[in-house]
Amino acid sequence: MDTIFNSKQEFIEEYREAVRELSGKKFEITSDIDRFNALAGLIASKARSVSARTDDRFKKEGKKRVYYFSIEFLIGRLLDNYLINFGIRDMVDEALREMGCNLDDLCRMEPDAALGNGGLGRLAACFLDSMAHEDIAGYGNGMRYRYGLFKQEIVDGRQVEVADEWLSRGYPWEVRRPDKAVRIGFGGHVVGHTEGDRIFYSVEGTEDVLAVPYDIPVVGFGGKTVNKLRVWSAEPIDEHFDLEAFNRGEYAMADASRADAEAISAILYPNDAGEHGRLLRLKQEYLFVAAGIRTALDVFRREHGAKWELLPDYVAIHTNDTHPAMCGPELMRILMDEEKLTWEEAWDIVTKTISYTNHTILPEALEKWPIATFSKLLPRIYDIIDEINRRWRDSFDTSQEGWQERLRKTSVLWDGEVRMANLSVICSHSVNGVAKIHTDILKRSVLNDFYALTPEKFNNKTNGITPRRFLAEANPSYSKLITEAIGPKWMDDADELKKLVEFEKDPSFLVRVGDSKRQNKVRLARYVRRETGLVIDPDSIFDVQVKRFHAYKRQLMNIMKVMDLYNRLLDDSSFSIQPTTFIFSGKAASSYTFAKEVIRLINSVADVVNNDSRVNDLMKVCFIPNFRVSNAQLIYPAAEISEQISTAGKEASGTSNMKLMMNGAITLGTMDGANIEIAQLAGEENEKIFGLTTPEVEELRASGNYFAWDVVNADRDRLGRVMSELTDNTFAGLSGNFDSIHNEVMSNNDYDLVLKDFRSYVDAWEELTSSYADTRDWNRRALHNTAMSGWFSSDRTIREYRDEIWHA
Ligand code: OX2
Repeated sequence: MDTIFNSKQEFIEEYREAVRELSGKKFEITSDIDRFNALAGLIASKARSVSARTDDRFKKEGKKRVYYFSIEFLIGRLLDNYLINFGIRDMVDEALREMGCNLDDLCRMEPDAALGNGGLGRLAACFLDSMAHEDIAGYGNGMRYRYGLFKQEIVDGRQVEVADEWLSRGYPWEVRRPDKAVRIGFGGHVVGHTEGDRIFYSVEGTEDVLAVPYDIPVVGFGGKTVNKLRVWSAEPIDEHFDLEAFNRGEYAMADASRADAEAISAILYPNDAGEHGRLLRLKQEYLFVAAGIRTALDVFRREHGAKWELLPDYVAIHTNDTHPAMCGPELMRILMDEEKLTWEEAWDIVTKTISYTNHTILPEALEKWPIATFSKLLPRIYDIIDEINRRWRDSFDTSQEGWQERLRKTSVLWDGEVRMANLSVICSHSVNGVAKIHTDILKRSVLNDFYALTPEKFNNKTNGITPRRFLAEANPSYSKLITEAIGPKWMDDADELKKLVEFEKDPSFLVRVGDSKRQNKVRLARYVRRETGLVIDPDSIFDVQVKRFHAYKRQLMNIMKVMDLYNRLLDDSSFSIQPTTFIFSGKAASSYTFAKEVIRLINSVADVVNNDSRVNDLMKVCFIPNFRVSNAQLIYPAAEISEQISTAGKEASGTSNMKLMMNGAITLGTMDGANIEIAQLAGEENEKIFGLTTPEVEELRASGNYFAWDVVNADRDRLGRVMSELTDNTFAGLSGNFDSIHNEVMSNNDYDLVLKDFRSYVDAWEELTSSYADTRDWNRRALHNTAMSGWFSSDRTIREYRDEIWHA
């Protein structure tokens, strides 16, 4: 472990100086925010020197550079994480205590950078951590949104969205690099110039903005490698400030061009796997793509000259979902229009350089843009896409049966739209899904026509999570216990966790596993009380579903289970359950009415149940507002049941399932996404699997013989009653009934199979929770889950990307 301070004393001196420089005051009278800013600033500057050394080393080694393009990086707070990764957390903790302040308090001062929605953005952040850990020259390329994902408040049970002003107190990790700014053109028209026997194109009459990069260091565990995350901000080209307008008192007008340009990086679109189509979003996509490609090519040219045919040997461009799909056409544009390569030369380079990860099969999440909008905003990029499409069409063997149908499905331009997923596949040498079943579904159905043509492109990379953040940092008591048992190597190599299997036979160790869980439950209960006023019992089971709200994730089925248990407890004096706290947390896209109604339903059920003394010893319902990386780190360690209950075939992978498993929660889940691999690794006897499988879902749909009303009528007493309670005022006290949920489920014939899976789900829950009484075996299963979770380290995932896709 390389170290950035030689001693505690050295740290204290440098830190005192940093605080004084920043605040102009003596340490003793500074505020926590000053102290945080100075500490993060100090660590950031150390990180930047290591980063410069890392870069020199990579240059010397002639390393291939990997650019990870993602419109989201959900990085969360960095201070604690970087202290751990530099190996100085305990030293700093001690030093601060000597100085009369507290590290945890300072860590809480850091804004929780929410430049992402959910799984996709957090995956990108875990990958940054793992690329640095694996000593890969890997760089994030994304957007610097002025407002991150909205802050969620709950009013009368409803989600209310509030702007996330995460930059308002400064952000000590970033460095603005105006010298690396890139001019980005929108609109205009394409002009051809003849040179000899060739025509070159340029775009004239564009409206330009400046993409200005901000660099954030990415500290790898061990402190040897520090990479960079580069995020782009949009700004006006010159100061187009209209002094005359200002003097007339038209202040907004005077600064209009600034506002227009800055709008591009103003907000993160709050959609997770869903609705899109806004012009501003298309501008965001092009801006971070064009600017990022410029960075990659500048670095390459500096190191290797303009030998573009070598680009695939030294540069890998990875596109995280379809948002960076314009990497292909943009790289073509530069290689042809600026570097004067022929189409064939450029195309060969592009397709050897770019790779693509698909994250969802939901049709509504596959990006499409109207051709009219697209070609007007990006005329040259559109022309190149048109040519890619023409050549794709020409490559079809029209003597083969079914070629028209295959063309229809794989075409980039179709029905007046640009289909970004097809563009991504065609421009890439590798296409991967994010869990085994997801990749199989891509091959078998969603991208089947591509698979038939180029099976060698397709591969699986099951997602992963970083054990540094989600175990070492989030769960100190458990980490300490683990380290005592098997030593500290698991942070470097999560496979080491397997050694915990030995301890499953040690009763006193299992007691300590339980003690640590209880500590984490107490910690979460305190947080919940502070945030919501609700008192929850750390001796009850903590049953946790935390993730974005989406119909297919079926939070509705979970709360219907709670309603059913509540009904039965009131009706049947012989019925009882293990005392349980049902914990929910997550946001819904602001325009997603159904998902927001489910949030309101959960809060409304909570309002009734939590105020009913007849059941309060046995159940509480807890909705934790404003789910984000920082409170997620309190929730995962406290969880005992991990609810992973999506309709089979719908969740590409899921990653909260892995975080919860690593923290010793038992999965109650369907055979969907990575749950399948979790069950295989940990053994089905250590999880609880229920519900229809993917083939069963497909069969049921294909049969045309499924009628939601029949299911409800066959189970009038329980399911029927729960459905009625959506509209009969039982839970209307807070802010009304839930007719729209009822109608949505019934009029779509139970599209997400909530009714179909309801009984097997409640039965599975009862079986699982009845085994809780055997504390020792429960703790053994918890420990077994942790022991087998090492494979889900994002280090493993990243090594697979490195070896099989990037060849870096
Ligand atoms: C999510 C998927 O829904 C989730 O299953 C997966 O674990 C995660 O990506 C990371 O791969 N937006 N978010 C996702 O897909 C899209 C599109």
